[in-house]
Amino acid sequence: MTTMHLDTSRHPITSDVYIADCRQRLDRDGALVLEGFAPATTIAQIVAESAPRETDAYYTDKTHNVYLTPADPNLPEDHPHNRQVASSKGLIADDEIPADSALREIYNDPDFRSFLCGVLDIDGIHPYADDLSSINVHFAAEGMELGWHFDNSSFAVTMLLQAAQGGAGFEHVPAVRNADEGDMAYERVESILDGNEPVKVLDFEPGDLVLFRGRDAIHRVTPTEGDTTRLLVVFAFNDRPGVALSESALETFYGRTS
Ligand SMILES: O=C(O)CCC(=O)C(=O)O
Ligand SMILES: [Fe+2]
Repeated sequence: MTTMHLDTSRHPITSDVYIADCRQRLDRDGALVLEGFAPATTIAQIVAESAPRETDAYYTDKTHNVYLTPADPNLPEDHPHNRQVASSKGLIADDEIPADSALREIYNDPDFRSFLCGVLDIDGIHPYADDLSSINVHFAAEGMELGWHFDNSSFAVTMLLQAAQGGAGFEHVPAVRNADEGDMAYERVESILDGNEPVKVLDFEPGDLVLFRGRDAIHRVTPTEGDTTRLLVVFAFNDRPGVALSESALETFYGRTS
């Protein structure tokens, strides 16, 4: 039985036909939006428990490159490897999500996980082995943004919890590179950072599930406008068990390692 926190009449996640259809849409568009995946009552409950944590969130004012890796001193500062972008949004980590949260019920739901395996065409789906990375809630108050980047994990599963009044647009360019082949796509990255390439804007509302291949698709979220903070949950998984972020990556993303 699937958790009551997912609308299975709208999204029959155990149906092979539905799974195949979602996989096709993801492969065709590089991203998939499933509208109303979680019911409004569930979203209201999650917002009520998350919104008061906004001031506890971890914010960093450090800049980063699009690969989320350290700068390479052997390359010029304006090389696409070294160009810096800003991410000012805050987050709370997995160990700050209550044990009885609907977010955990969704994350741990076996039917949800098999659905993701089918749609993403992977054999297994596993939580992070560290205490911080699996479920994260992001906060972007007015003026805060998430700069252009490629994700560390091969795919991303997110759900908007609370929309901003304006701004906060999710922009992406699918399949810019093949990270498994070590492709850095410097030329395209440069032209995207310079604003010389069209980008796709993905529209989604609170309760919609969003899937995209974030390791190969460059993406960003533009600054929030207006005084409603954008709230979003990231459900992070791996296709192998036992994967943990390195201590230095944990320090970068969470400002702590446990
Ligand atoms: O906020 C979003 O919509 C995307 C989040 C994201 O790209 C990330 O957490 O890496
Ligand atoms: Fe991302």
